[in-house]
Amino acid sequence: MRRVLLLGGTTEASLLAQALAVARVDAVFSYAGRTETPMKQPLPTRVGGFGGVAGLIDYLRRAGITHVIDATHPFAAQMSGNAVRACTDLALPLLALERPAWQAQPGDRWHHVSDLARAVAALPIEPARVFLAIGRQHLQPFLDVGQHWYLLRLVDPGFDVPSERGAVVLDRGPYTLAQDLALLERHGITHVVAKNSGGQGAQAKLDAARLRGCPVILIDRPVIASRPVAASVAQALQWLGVSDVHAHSPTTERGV
Ligand code: 3Y8
Ligand code: NAP
Repeated sequence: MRRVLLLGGTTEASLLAQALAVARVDAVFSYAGRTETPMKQPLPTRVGGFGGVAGLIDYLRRAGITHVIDATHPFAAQMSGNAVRACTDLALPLLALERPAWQAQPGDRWHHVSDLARAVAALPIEPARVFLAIGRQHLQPFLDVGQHWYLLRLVDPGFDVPSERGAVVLDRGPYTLAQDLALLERHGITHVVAKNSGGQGAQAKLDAARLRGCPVILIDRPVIASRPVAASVAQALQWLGVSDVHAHSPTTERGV
């Protein structure tokens, strides 16, 4: 009997969860528990780490999981690596549902860097007003570069910055072009720092930066151990042998 573990936390994971619920597939949705009130999912949901590879293996066995779909974020390298190791050990089918990386378009002023440290080093010498759209986990190395002013976009409250150093805006996304254009305008942003997350949910800031002629320091994705990858919910359903006829296109296509 098929039982799916869906490692979530992205727009694509939420869309797949809806399709699985419509098709009445026996599935469990999993969050890391990073945010205070994660979006409700139409599937039974577990929240929190598994306890490394060993903990994940133990969970997969106890829960009788027959298929794992890793629909976490391209920067969730630790979780994805653990899923590859656990599924290899248990000879369980694993599929990654991963959106393609963003590609530069005419007018983009992107400066690609391979990691966060190089993103900090890529900041200009002269004082800048920097939109740090990389979440909450890696802010300090940027704030330590004292001559810049930072706009921080976070999901949950709790991280504050003195007004002379920056401002915090709370928003869990997905974001719209109008909203991100207004944000860059209102705060006189001169530079954007972002991860090459791909997907629709976070693209607006790059489109807004292009329209404003604003340079973007774009952090490349970490390398993840190889595993089969689907680029769409339809491909993931096909991999599961769930015919599309059951799973109508999800009711709320996230309008981003
Ligand atoms: C907890 C679940 C959905 C999923 C929505 C997507 C879109 C909005 C864009 C910016 C970039 C950032 C951040 C971001 C985006 C979607 C998607 C996406 C980026 C939620 C969610 C969880 C998380 C975790 C959170 C991280 C943070 C990263 C904010 C829910 C909303 C910056 C990544 O406070 C923290 O500790 C936040 C941590 C990991 C990166 C970081 O290092 O801080 N995501 N984001 C998931 C869990 O617990 O398992 O709360 O509902 C999901 C979404 N975040 O269904 O609509 O699909 O990409 N999330 C990045 O891309 O750079 C914001 O501001 O422009
Ligand atoms: P990570 O660094 O790859 O994972 C760190 C640890 O968090 C994992 O080893 C695992 O703990 C736990 N974990 C991560 N994702 C999990 C999940 N879906 N279910 C259960 N446990 C999970 O992960 P991250 O980058 O912090 O991402 C955490 C969550 O935020 C994921 O759901 C991801 O999809 C979402 N997200 C992340 C980003 C980002 O920029 N990183 C952006 C958008 C959404 P154990 O080792 O104890 O099992």
